[in-house]
Amino acid sequence: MWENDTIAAISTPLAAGGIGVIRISGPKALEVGDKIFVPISGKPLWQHKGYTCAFGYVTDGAEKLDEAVASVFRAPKSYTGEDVVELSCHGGVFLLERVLQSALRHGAVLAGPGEFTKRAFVNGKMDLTQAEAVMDLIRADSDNGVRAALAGHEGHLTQESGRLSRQLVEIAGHLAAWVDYPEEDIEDITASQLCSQVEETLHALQGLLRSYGSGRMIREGITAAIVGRPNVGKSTLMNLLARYQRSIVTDIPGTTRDVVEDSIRIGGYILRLADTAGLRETKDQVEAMGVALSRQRLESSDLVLAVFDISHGLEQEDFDLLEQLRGRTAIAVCNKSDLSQSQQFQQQLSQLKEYLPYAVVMSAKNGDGLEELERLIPQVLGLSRVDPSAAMVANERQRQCVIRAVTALEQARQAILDGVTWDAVAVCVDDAIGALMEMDGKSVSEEVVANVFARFCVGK
Ligand SMILES: Nc1nc2c(ncn2[C@@H]2O[C@H](COP(=O)(O)OP(=O)(O)O)[C@@H](O)[C@H]2O)c(=O)[nH]1
Ligand SMILES: [Mg+2]
Repeated sequence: MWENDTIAAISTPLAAGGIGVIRISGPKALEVGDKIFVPISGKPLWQHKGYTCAFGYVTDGAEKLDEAVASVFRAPKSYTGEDVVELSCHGGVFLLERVLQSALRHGAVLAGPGEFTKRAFVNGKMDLTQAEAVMDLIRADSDNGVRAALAGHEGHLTQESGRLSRQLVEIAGHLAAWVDYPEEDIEDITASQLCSQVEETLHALQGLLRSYGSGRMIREGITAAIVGRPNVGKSTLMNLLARYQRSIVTDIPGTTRDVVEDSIRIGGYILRLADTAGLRETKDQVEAMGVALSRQRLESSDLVLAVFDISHGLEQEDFDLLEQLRGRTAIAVCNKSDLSQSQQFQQQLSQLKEYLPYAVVMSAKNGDGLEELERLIPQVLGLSRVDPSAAMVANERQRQCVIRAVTALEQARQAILDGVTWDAVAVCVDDAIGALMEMDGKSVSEEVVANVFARFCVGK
């Protein structure tokens, strides 16, 4: 098995940098290190304690390659739980490749994607959800994204799933006792008490499932589509939010024909904005394709910013859009507040609010109302109430496990209510326990583990 191999990889990005790190992990890490690294002090790495460093040079056996610092970590106190040597060299791509080749020639094998973290998981340094959070940390691009990923890595989900598993194991214990010793009064728990215990765990799991949507938006960003009739100021709003001239603005209707995208940071979140072609019937073939794309974006976004021109008043196309937005998370952006309002608009505003409860009156041209809009965005999505460091389901794999646990517990509850024999209830509870153990990797197939780490980069 690979556990006996000593693996090596470049752990820093493949680009020129101040330093570049070659990580070597496994039973022969120190031996390989000593073959390719010559310490100035003359004290070989195998004589070093964990958490110590040595200065020296790296060689390919014949020739000096670079000056470097070698850091020594001793099993089990290392990232992987194995002996680890990290060589911090100068960060040249060609140079690092040569140092890596030297390590490979001297007894290491090339690490697979995520193999360091996989070993950390296999050696019990972290569970599977914590390992997955490593990837989320690397990818995080907002304050709250980092908070959520770090919470996952520190084991907030692990603790919650552990707590729920213990509750279920206790229930399973009662059930097993009843099944095995039916005539003895083991403990006076009634069916209704048992049912409420199952329900308690069930509710907690359903809460976890509900947190998935907000967790995804926190980690991956909120997708938002700017939609509306031509010329209402969508591209101007895009530019205001992006704080530079991202999208072309003209007074010619139908200027924006493609979807123009940009990611911006607001209040600790990432907003993935899409400025779209104005929604209208058109004979222009190119514009019509743009309109079709607008509609797709409108359907698939977390949030819709529906722009209206209040100097113009609402037209039939605006009402058609409002109709489409029923039940969607959307904000009405009542734009061009710097111009005088059309006569009908005051009265139309109350009509508009019947469709969309959230509205901001603003000017995309001079920025009035921007703060109000930025404040409203996390609020309408319910994100202001979400603690990014709470236990959250972080990906589809974890979500499927929780769904399985929820389904099993719903069946367990139904079985209790139906007065089915206890062993049938026990099967359902066991299934829920199994699903949670799969989520945190306590009991999981090789295939699932391989899938998880296939998403990683080499060197992590
Ligand atoms: N006075 C005023 N004009 C605006 C405002 N927002 C956009 N415009 C103008 O409206 C026209 C159309 O703007 P644009 O952003 O291209 O609209 P789009 O077709 O919805 O993308 C341009 O001439 C803009 O300068 C605003 O808040 N106030
Ligand atoms: Mg436009």
